[in-house]
Amino acid sequence: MGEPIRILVVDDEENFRSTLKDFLSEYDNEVLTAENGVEALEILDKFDVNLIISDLRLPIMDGITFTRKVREKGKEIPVIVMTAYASIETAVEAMKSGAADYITKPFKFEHILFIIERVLETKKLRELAGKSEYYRKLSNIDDLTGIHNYRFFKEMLKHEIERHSRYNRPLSLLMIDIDNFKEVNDNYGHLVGDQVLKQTAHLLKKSIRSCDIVSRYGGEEFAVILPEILPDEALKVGERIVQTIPCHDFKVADTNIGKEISVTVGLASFPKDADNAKLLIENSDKALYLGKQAGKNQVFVFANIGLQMKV
Ligand code: GH3
Ligand code: MG
Ligand code: MG
Repeated sequence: MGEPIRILVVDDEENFRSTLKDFLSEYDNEVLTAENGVEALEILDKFDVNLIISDLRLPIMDGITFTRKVREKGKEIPVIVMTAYASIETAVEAMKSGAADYITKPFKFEHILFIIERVLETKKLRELAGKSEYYRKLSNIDDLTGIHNYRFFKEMLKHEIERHSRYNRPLSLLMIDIDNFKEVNDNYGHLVGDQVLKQTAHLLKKSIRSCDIVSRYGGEEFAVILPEILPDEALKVGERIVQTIPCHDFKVADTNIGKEISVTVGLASFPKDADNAKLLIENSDKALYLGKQAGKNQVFVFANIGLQMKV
């Protein structure tokens, strides 16, 4: 067996309990015992246990109910159930209620060692898989604001453009840049600036639909992908954002920023203004730039650039 662990044995037969305890203890495991599910649940409240071996036929509370209650407690402790009937139905039912594995009685004690090892190994593998998924997700998230980062944005935009292209659907991109953000940093300090970025990200998230994807593009710039939307509707979303931000009372400890934050938004639409991701970013960026030049705190639409030039 691997490293010594703490095992809880639940069985109403005194003799069986103590023999199994002696056997498992020989391998340096710490073994706790309970004669029914209620007593076992009390032990779980007091001790950290690595593994449970429980009979299915128990007084007061049957093994399946007990297993379910362990799960309901939110404890990730593997439960191996022992069943006297070699019926596959009972075993299946036990597995459905959350048991990690089962063994039919009577069994050779050496056999349970093998099952314990397999169950613990599976648990470890599952934890590792969960962790790598967690880290993968982390690397798609911007540390400061908690929204998606540039890397994720780029991946998603490419993916969405492909999808929209396939189904011939419209999509828009908003590039959003905080106005005069340098002044916020200069006047209140970088840490306050960070808080403003965080609150802005939160406000953006609140202003969009759940299918829209908001990311931090970099610095004080954000990008919002609006799938399945016509340019006119996308303009409305942009306008709502431009109106929302200056209405928000930015509260950062010991400062008096209040309602002095505004943003400029550049809008470009697929397929009208660009037929690929790179060009869509470039064109929404151009629109943003012209919005800044035109006085900030507004949405500027890429498609209108030509019209503005002619005026
Ligand atoms: P404009 O209205 O033209 O956008 O002016 P601006 O001052 O917002 O733009 P500029 O590009 O001159 O300045 C952006 C500033 O954003 C400079 C940089 O120090 C600051 N900044 C970028 N990333 C962060 C960050 O993570 N935290 C803080 N506090 N500031 C940041
Ligand atoms: Mg700016
Ligand atoms: Mg900027």
